[in-house]
Amino acid sequence: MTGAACSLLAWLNEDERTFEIGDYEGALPRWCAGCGDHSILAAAQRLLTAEQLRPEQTVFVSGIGCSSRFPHYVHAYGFHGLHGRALPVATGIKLHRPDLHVFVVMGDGDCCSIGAGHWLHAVRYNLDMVALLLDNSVYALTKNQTSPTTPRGMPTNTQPYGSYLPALDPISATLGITNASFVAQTAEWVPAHLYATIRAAYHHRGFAFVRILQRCPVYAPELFQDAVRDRDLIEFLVHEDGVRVPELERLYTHQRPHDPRDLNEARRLAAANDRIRLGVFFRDESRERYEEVRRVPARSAPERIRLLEQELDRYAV
Ligand SMILES: Cc1ncc(C[n+]2csc(CCOP(=O)(O)OP(=O)(O)O)c2C)c(N)n1
Ligand code: SF4
Repeated sequence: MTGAACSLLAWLNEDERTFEIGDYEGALPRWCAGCGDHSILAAAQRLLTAEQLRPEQTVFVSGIGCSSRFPHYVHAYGFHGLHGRALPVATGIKLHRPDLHVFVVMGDGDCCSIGAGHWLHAVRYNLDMVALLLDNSVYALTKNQTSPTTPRGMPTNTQPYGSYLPALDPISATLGITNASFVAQTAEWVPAHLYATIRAAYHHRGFAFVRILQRCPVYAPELFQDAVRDRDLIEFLVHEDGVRVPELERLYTHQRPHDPRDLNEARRLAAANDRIRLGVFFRDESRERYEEVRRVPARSAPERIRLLEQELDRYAV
């Protein structure tokens, strides 16, 4: 047997395949140099490699935005859809293909503005998937408009005298949604923590919401720079059931033990704005998942078609 035939056979026998990080590389990223999205892509590809997720069993779903170009850059299935609509698309995929590993990538405009209604319900449905909010606090693809997470006073093209309103806090907001089961925050400039958080989210059974603080050097060059330069501005929430990165404990002074089952404390910590907190705020795997509680009678395909036609006939005029 030739070498090519051997490798084809190995490929067909799925269990024999092993994947290197290059196997998850898609198109060459078109993000700007210095964009935080590069680091997030690297962390995601590292996770896929570590978990040996088969590309054909993995799907990245996004909306529209710089961040939403993500699926093009991962060699797996991808759906680059409509602005704000990543979550309903991902919900449909997960309900009909529960065997797939579903990752959702959204910008802050995508998730917290036009897609906010979907965000709320996706958290409540608690389907087993990972939702990444790449939060650069501006609408970047459309060249610098105020988003819900823009800090008060930060000028943009739409509010050149500075954003008028206090910024929406995605962590506090998610912690307030009924049936939330995993809520975490990380930052793309701390790659070890970013990776550990995405990994914890992947291993969570339920809807894992991760807000990633993301630098956009083009439209928000100063945002997060203080925290990048001054480690004292950051506090890690550490716990065995959350995220713990021992090598960071030597570099960052502020390490706060926090039991992610304590929702009241999670809300208190999220609301306090003395430091930027990174870690798992809340995690509860006992929360109900929609795929477990919904009841769908088992029916054959012809039977389903017959029922559908019967239903449509009701509207015949
Ligand atoms: C329904 C709809 N409304 C508006 C737009 C225009 N639009 C495209 S991307 C975008 C905002 C992108 O910002 P964000 O979601 O924060 O992602 P980023 O580019 O910052 O990664 C907007 C308003 C659109 N494509 N579709
Ligand atoms: S405009 Fe900002 S968010 Fe978009 S690719 Fe460039 S650096 Fe990244």
